[in-house]
Amino acid sequence: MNDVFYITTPIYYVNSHPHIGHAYTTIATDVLTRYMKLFGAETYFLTGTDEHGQKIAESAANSGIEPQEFVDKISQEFRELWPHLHIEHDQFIRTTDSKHKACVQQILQKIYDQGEIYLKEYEGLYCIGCERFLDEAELENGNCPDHQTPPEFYKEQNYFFRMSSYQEWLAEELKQNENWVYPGRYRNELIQLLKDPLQDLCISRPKSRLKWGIEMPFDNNFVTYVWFDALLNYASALDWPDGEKFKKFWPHVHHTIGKDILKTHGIYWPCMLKAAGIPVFKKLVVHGHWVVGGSKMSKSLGNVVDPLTMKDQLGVDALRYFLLRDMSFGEDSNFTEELAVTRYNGDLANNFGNLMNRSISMSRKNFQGCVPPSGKAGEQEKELHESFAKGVQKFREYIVKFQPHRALEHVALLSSKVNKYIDTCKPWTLTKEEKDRERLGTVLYTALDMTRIIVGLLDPVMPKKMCEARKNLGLGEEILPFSSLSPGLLMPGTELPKPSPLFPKMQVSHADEENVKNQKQEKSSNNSAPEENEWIAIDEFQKMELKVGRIKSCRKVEKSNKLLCSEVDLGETRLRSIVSGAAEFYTPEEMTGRQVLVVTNLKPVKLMGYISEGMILFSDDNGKLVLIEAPEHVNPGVIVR
Ligand code: ME8
Repeated sequence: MNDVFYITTPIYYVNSHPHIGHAYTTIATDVLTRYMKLFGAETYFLTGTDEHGQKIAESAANSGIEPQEFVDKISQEFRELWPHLHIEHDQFIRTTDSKHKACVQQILQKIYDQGEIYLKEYEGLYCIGCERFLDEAELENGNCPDHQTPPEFYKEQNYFFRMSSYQEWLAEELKQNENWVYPGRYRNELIQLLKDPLQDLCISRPKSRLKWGIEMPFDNNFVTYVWFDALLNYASALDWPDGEKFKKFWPHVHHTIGKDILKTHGIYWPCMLKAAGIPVFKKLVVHGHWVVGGSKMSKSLGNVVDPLTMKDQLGVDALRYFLLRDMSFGEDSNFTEELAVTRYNGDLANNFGNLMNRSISMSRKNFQGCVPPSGKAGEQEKELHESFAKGVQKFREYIVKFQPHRALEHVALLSSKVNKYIDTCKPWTLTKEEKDRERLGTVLYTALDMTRIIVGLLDPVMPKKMCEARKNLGLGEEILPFSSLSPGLLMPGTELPKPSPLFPKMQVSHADEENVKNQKQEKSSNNSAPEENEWIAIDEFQKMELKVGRIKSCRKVEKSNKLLCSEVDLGETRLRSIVSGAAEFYTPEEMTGRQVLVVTNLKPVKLMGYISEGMILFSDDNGKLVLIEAPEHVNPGVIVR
């Protein structure tokens, strides 16, 4: 790996508001940059907005305001969004910045002076959505395949860049350099595209048709074409040709892009760089698209996902985690709130959150609120240490290969291993006798120490949550250096403050209740005995506290067709409030007065604004819920064994 690392996002068009796709690219770039920093590189992270061109001029006209006012407004939306998503870029560039405009003109003049830009009469089919002329062969039923709209026919004089003369060079570069484009499938796509003759690129628009652009330095009747303007942002941001940043970070460039702009970045951009005498970027990192409900996101389908709404539902860091964990880098991926909540509950609440809570709670309780001393490591500890030592290296390899989904999958696996280790060692059985104390210390120390390593690995994905996690482990706020992510470096005796719950379990929203119910029905219709690896040990069952309860009153949960909220007498000094999904099967009146079975040691959760402090048990009779009742004469609060 280079020790200097320049990483960019596309600069986004300001004709529409930021959506989850823009958020994904920018979060992925932020995460990769943070990892490179963690691995010791000096990094520079650029993002920004693309503000010229026909579609932006049209959007401004439709809003009834001047283009400059319009682009100022939407560019600001992007700029203000990023900190809300914990994105820490080094620079935000706008193509309307005067420094950028001057750089574009300088490069155009240079290529023009070399005789590689010429004027000719041209006719062709122009897609405003793509802001480029399309070849006939690219059309699907006469429409642009990406925008599903017919292109417009234009016949006009324009300036052209002799891109065709770079065809052989580019084909050879792609052939020689296997790692230039990741994943390799996109490299193959580019190689395929170059099998057809490369056309010269039309790089201007007559001012009679479009004024909103950068003027051609050698002919003020024309403005430059959006892509020639936009792509150069990557160099102008670093003050090409002799700025300090340019000298330091070019050509250690990694461009992160979506697959929609592969052709412009994989073909136009290297040819432009070659013509301008600028060394070509190091790597093009291409990801797939988020689709929503199986369809491409579009305003007309009304399925555009707003990243801020998702952030409010899931929390920023959990949203970042979900996006990186669930999209196999390079492939398309489906986005639903249900998938996000399921991932959250599975990986963060039940797996990692649970590991953290129980190792800290047990240590605090048994070792005066501190990290216990570790006794001699046995076979189980040695095995775990080895998994972690290898796991951290594997994790790094995945990140360096731009496979964050695999890296995070690997961390989830490591976290499960530690949970399993705790389940096997059963530290709760070692708390009674003095002879077990050393072993208890070893198990809890190992669990805490492995948790610390996981926190270090997850920091770039969830920076705020992992900062809280470090505080929970008594480690302070500083990021853990990568070199410290090996077993045995947690200090015994470190004070463990009362932990803040990092990832409380989350409920699937109202809209998703139906799906969850369907999934549950599928599960309940499975009549076979559990597989061997699904058995649980008696002590796991004994962790659950079951009691008889009497429902004193019950009411419907507002705005829900499925939920009831009961006040339940469990023989305690106060009644408990418990929410159940039984409104389709029982009225509040039918529930009131029943003697039921209640799980009483579930962590309280909030469901549609109501606190639920336990679970009333029902049998699931082909999807119909039937209360499991206790005999009348048993008193509320009696334990069920
Ligand atoms: O193309 N899933 O800007 P743009 C994932 N200005 N990522 C998505 C996505 C989706 N459904 N939709 C968009 C432009 N993206 C030009 C770029 S660069 C010199 C000029 C992301 O606003 C993805 O990164 O249309 C895609 O490449 C980019 O947004 C396109 O943003």
